[in-house]
Amino acid sequence: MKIVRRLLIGLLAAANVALILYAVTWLKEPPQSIDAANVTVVKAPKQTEPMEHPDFVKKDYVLVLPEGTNIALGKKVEASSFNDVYTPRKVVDGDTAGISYWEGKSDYPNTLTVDLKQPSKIHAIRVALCPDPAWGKRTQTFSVQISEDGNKFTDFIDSKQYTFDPDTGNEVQLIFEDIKTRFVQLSFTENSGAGGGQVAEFEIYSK
Ligand SMILES: [Ca+2]
Repeated sequence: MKIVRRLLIGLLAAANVALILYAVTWLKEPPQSIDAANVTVVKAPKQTEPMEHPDFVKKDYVLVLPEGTNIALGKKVEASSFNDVYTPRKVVDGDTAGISYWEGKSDYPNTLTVDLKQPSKIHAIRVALCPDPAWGKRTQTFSVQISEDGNKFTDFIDSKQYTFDPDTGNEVQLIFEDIKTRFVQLSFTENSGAGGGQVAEFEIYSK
């Protein structure tokens, strides 16, 4: 036992010495000096009113529409369902503001189908909500189908969850290789901001 105790005392003494040596070395290190040549003096601006730090100032979103013309404007449109005054024809009136939007009932999938009247070459779809910040950021999941006769639809763009954010125009643009179709259908299965799909404008672009 005595040997063990001596061994422990010896170890403690060695640890203390090591600690003291480390502390002495650390204290000896000179403080880092600042070279005046490397210092940039920034003059404080004269502040007469509250200022926002530039890093936190929201930049205005610049909306860039797809190339070509929105050929869905004013065309016939149908939906599998709609709530209250939020009828499907509101997605082709050229207005994203106020109550000019369609909203499906909670009976997913909600489909929204535009008839372009004749087979048309298209290359982009824009799905827009009202860009007013009063509309909170939300996600919507939808897929796209196309049809020549309005009865038999084929899958065109697989289902995907998209983010609609008023800070970035509250819109989603899908750009693709030219295709020819008469009917274009959106099929919604989720909306984190309401019980059914919502669209203020369903735009289909042709060059
Ligand atoms: Ca509208």
